[in-house]
Amino acid sequence: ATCSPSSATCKSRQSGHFLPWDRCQMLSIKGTNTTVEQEQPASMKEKQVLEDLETHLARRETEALFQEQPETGNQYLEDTLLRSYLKTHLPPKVLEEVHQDLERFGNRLLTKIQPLSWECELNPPVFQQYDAWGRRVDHIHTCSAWRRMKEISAEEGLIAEAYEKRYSNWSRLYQAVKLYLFSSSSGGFSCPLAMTDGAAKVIESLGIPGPLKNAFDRLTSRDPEKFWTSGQWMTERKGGSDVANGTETVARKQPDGTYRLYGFKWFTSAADSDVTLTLARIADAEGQCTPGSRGLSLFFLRVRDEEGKLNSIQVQRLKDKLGTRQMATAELWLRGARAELISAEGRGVAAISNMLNITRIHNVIGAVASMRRMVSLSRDYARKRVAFGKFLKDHPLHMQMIAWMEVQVRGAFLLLMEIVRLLGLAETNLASEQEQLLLRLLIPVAKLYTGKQASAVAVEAMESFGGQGYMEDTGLPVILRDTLVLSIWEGTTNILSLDVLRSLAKSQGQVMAVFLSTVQKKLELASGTEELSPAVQRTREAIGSLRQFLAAMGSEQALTMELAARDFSYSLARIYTGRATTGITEPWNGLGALLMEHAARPDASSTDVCAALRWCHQELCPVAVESARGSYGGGAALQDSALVFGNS
Ligand code: UCC
Repeated sequence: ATCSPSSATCKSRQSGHFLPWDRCQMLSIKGTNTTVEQEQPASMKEKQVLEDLETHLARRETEALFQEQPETGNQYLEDTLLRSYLKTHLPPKVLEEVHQDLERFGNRLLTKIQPLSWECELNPPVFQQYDAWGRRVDHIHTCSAWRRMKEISAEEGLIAEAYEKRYSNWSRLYQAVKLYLFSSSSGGFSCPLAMTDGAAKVIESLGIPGPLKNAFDRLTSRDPEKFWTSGQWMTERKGGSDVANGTETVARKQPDGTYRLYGFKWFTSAADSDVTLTLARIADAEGQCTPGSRGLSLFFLRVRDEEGKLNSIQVQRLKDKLGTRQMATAELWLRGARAELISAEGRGVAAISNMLNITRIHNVIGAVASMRRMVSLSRDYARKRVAFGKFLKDHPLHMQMIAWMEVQVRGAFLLLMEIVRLLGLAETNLASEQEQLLLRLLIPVAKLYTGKQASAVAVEAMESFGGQGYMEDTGLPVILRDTLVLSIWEGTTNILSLDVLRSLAKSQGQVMAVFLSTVQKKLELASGTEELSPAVQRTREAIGSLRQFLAAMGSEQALTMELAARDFSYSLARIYTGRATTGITEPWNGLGALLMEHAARPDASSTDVCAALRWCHQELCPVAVESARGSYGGGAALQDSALVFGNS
């Protein structure tokens, strides 16, 4: 068994794949030995073998590349789902302009922005508390790439687009698409952008009062010189989730009508931001404050003055986080920071919820972007990497996992598009009351569902690279770490599940009626599409189960609904994402389009149909299944406790 350069094994060797390369090398040595044995003495033979080995090792050492690197190209051009969505929904004139801009942006991301993103990861912010002479300076040093991201964000109108409303109700969706493309190449800058958007939204919803006009103009500016970013300081030591009881910061009114804030903020993301919104309790003349949610008011403040001096704020330290290390998260002492009251007294939580709903949508954007990036890389690697004599793409089990990820990202993407489409309508006064209710419900549903799925997809995708996925310098662990936070910040999965219940309670159940009638109506329309009939049938059954669950819950206690909140929210996410609509011949002015609707377009691909069918293979209504198992009764709660703490 000798190895000739023309053999199949050696061809593989030339293409640089590990296993055949190694095999070929060994065979080659053996072959040489056989020939040498007949002509040379034993010591010469050994020497020759050693020399051959060294030559081979040396050759291996000097090889520049052992494995093909997974890569992405122009993310916009490569994203067929995104492009088909835009083609289906945007008016032609808008599509034409948007397409050109997104193609250009996709190239800029690939060639200019992605390298900056890596620089941000390698140069995280550094906190300097004192200068060389012992003066307290509390300076947060950020790298030039991070500062460049801020300029790029302004140049690309990543916030401005939504507020200029050049494309009326489509502006919000267009902004979200740009943010989606930017997210995984932003070096963490998506975080301050989320809060900046949230702050602009709050100010806009207040009617842009005079004292906030300058701030609004800057937060929504396209001029890098003027552009400001905002923070969102909500978390204190006693409560990240329970803001109403955890907020201790006190606001004291000043003779000029402004306030001074005293307190300690435990997590402040993007602490290098220019301005922030924050909650505090206004003290009365006796220094007393109202406890709970009704005592909280919303304030706006500038973090530094024109000279860059902190506004009576001290930085205690930067947080040592698992991920999002590119971005400075700080602990801050407010020692009389000057601030403006911007909500009615005691309406702080309601006022900041405008911001929360925007940052939660950004969270969805981040989740979908992360999933898309991971799946793209995984797919590219499957085309390049050989194992067991064939490419990974030719291993059905491997492809099964990537296909599962693809279905997840497709569902999440369409859910995101649905939300920003509805938001665009609401912001241009084109949304019906029902659409507004649906939007209120879908934001927490999408945030909690995609945040969780993004982590699952990131972990699975990492595994698809084998050991390489675990290597820091591939950049893959960065994506995983930055994804894991998405189910925590902006409200954990449980808190968001309770927010889903809040939206039900606040609307006195109206929101559920809208949800169910929307799904039902669209299902009827879609049932004409033959290929989708199994998915339509499963969704119908799921809706039936959901209705039964809701009817049964009507007579149950609050505890039962609380225990069911997470599964209930998952059921809404799965049913809505898979729900069917046609809209084939209608103008696209009805309620949105998710997997089945997308698959029912006249020019839908077989991939679109397949994704819709696969989505509906999963349990669409887990809350009904668990309810039938008795998972939500008082007995189940006692069992949970016993399982966690043991039965004494
Ligand atoms: O994590 C943070 C920053 C990280 C960086 C951001 C980057 C994200 C994107 C990245 C992209 C890659 S800042 C911390 C985030 N913290 C939270 O999200 C807080 C989590 N906790 C909650 O959400 C709680 O549910 C609270 C704080 C809202 C609960 O407060 P209350 O006061 O106990 O709740 P109430 O009493 O039920 O609600 C008070 C009022 C009510 O209005 P009224 O009084 O008119 O009935 C509620 O209906 O607020 C209203 N409300 C809402 N309205 C409460 N939540 C909402 C909502 N989501 N939408 C509309």
